[in-house]
Amino acid sequence: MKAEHQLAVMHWGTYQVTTEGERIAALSPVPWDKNPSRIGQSLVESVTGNTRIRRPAVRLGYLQNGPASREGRGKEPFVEVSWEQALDLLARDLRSVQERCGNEAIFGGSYGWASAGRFHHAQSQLHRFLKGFGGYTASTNTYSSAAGERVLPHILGPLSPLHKQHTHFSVLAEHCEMFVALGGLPLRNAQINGGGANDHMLKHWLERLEQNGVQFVNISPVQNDLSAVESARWLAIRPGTDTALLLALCHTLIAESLYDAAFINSHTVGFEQLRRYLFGEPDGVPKTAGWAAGITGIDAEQILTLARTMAGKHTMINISWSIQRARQGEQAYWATVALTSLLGQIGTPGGGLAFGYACTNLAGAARVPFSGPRLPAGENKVKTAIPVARLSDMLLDPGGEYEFDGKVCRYPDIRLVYWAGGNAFHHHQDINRLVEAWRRPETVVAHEQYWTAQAKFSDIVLPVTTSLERDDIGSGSQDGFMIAMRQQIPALAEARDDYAIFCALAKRLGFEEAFSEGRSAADWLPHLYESSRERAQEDGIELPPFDIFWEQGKLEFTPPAKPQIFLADFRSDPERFPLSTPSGKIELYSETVAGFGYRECPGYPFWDEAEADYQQKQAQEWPLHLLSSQPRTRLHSQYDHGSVSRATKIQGREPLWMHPQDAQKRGIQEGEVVKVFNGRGAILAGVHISDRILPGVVQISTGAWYDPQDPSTPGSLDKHGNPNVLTEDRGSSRLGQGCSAQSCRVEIELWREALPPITAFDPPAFVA
Ligand SMILES: Nc1nc2c(c(=O)[nH]1)N[C@H]1C(S)=C(S)[C@@H](COP(=O)(O)OP(=O)(O)OC[C@H]3O[C@@H](n4cnc5c(=O)[nH]c(N)nc54)[C@H](O)[C@@H]3O)O[C@H]1N2
Ligand SMILES: Nc1nc2c(c(=O)[nH]1)N[C@H]1C(S)=C(S)[C@@H](COP(=O)(O)OP(=O)(O)OC[C@H]3O[C@@H](n4cnc5c(=O)[nH]c(N)nc54)[C@H](O)[C@@H]3O)O[C@H]1N2
Ligand SMILES: [Mo]
Repeated sequence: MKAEHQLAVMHWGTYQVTTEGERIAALSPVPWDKNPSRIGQSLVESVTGNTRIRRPAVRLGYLQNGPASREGRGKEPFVEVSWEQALDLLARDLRSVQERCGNEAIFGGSYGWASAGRFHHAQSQLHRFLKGFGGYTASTNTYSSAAGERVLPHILGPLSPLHKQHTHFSVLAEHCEMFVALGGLPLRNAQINGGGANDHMLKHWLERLEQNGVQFVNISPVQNDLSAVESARWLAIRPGTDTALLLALCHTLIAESLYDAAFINSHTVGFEQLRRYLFGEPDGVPKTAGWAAGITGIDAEQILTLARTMAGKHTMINISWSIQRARQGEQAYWATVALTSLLGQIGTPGGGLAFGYACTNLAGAARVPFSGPRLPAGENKVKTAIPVARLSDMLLDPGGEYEFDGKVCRYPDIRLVYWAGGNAFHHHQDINRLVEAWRRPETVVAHEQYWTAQAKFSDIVLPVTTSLERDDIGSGSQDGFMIAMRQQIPALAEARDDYAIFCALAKRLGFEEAFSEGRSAADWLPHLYESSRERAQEDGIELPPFDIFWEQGKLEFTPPAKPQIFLADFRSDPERFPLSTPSGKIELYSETVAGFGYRECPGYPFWDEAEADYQQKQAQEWPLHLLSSQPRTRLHSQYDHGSVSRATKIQGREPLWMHPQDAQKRGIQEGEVVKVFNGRGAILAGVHISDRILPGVVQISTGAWYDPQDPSTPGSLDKHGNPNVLTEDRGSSRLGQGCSAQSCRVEIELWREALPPITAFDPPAFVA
């Protein structure tokens, strides 16, 4: 029997689902999506495929010897066990760690995207469960933009609310004349929106802006980052040097008196300190166009012309998140704030600044802020939280001291790691170091849908449902829709909802009632829906009764009538609408940050010569800069085993872009497999040769499942192409302690040996 036209929401889009018996037959785009994502197609075979986890499983050594066997993680076979046995074991180990070491010894950060759906959101469920159990060590900020998230509150305001206030594309279409995009505006990244993307609108708007005569400038090492706009000018910049370019643009505006002194006076503090630095007073180095040319690889003449053109036009400057996911990433954001302050167009309809148009489908969308129902969070009694990307540091150095955003902190002593809805063996830097760190805790638990590397490196693995196998409410961040996500197919094999697992555990641990509040999953949906009614009203939305919503299947919220202009209130009256910074104004110089005493963050946007020297030394040994960007064919590592992702692999390996000169030098041809390596590790990748990338730079997508040739040998070759085997595991700086994956150097050579088979998508070995 075929059932049609039920809706399924994923982070990459909403689809009409066709089922055939207990299988998904098709996922078709919804008619209201202007540019649907192909990623959804990957679910058709995957959800019932070989890579699914079918039954609870425990690593053999853990079952036999418990924590003493931790060296066996990732090497040993698994034993499939009953739910009763798995849950009894896990409840015992949770209790044991709590009694011996306290709740701080449980790491529940569990970073990751999980699946769309407001109730079955894996992290929210895990965090609620662990709070009920007495608390856990958490993590703060994101891999996406931690450096930005930490620097912006000091100088402009917190990033997340700012992101939702971005000027609508409809306004830019009327008023903008020049759109400068640092890191480009790749359509591939706007496929995604946290919680759901109902209408992919970036392509539509970029075409409109281009038709209206907006000049686009793509400042990126990769021309394709703005391939959606044919007329875009490409300024090929060396990765990691945007701060130098931005400082030189600032210098030029001041030197040529092209800056808006009135705006600087009324809306900013710290101009004098910035000016002195730009003109070389503290260090004897004026930050001129000539100076920046040597660093960025962009002609001095072009830099000067760019500064002058920007000052003469309504100019929007957008900086992508990738640029701060690097060493000293904070400074590029600060320099963008400085440059756009000098241009004086912040808060105007056609100009100003932006952090991440195109990073997701969110910024620039004219939609109501209401983001749907939320699971009540509760209080975490443990106050310890690490910067999210310091995971390995924490596991390797219990009790160790580190600095973070003006504070001195200590790493907790973690005994049990609990993950649901993320994949550290995809997302964390320097995986060989992570493997070592991962063998420190006594117990590692994963709730997963698929046999990812993270699942294979765990002790207790619990199989969970996909969003097609449970009822939920779909509602993306500022997406404008709420969708009834009805269960489409039965749960595969023994998979259970994360919620059901936590209920069963909470029962064993004596707090089932507090955790479930007496509600089944089916009871929670109308409850959460009703609890969000008041928030909806604040945004002018009158929600119909739950039953009507569920029956209708879809609510669409009317977009706000008034087009939004980023920081327009602050521009109109900075006294009445101050920023949340200490001065209430934009801080070109921050006394707070200067007060931290960090050499690398002196209190104004700063080009760090010491870091530049370090990178220079790396470059002598490892001549190529490796960029690991977001994948077009999946969300991070999700559905790398699906048809859409696998269709683009080269001889089964992740594609890597390389300039013809770099390929020729190494005797490499299109479509060949290469070894990419540095002092931290080595991966295989399939080469695509293109002159749309700067010589000396290579680019690979993140998310190819880690596939060590020999998991028992430390530092083993990854056969498949996970760039995090190569990236460096150091914080962006002491200010943000963010992920710095983009600061990575490698060498490449042709792979001449027989190609090892890909085993990443195979389940582990099982024994009875
Ligand atoms: N080198 C490099 N590394 C990077 C980046 C980079 O640019 N370069 N980017 C970073 C960024 S920005 C991010 S956000 C991270 C992303 O890192 P992650 O968010 O950890 O990556 P995902 O692959 O989305 O992992 C989500 C996991 O959750 C599982 N899952 C899905 N639904 C459910 C569910 O309902 N329940 C449970 N229990 N599990 C579920 C999926 O199967 C998948 O394994 O990566 C970071 N890493
Ligand atoms: N399809 C898809 N879309 C996604 C995701 C996904 O996994 N798949 N992940 C989502 C998530 S979680 C996030 S956080 C966002 C991330 O959004 P971003 O961080 O902006 O995405 P990236 O693809 O890492 O980088 C965008 C481009 O920046 C360029 N770039 C890199 N380094 C530099 C530099 O130093 N200078 C300049 N000027 N350019 C540079 C690269 O060429 C790259 O193509 O994407 C989201 N969108
Ligand atoms: Mo992200």
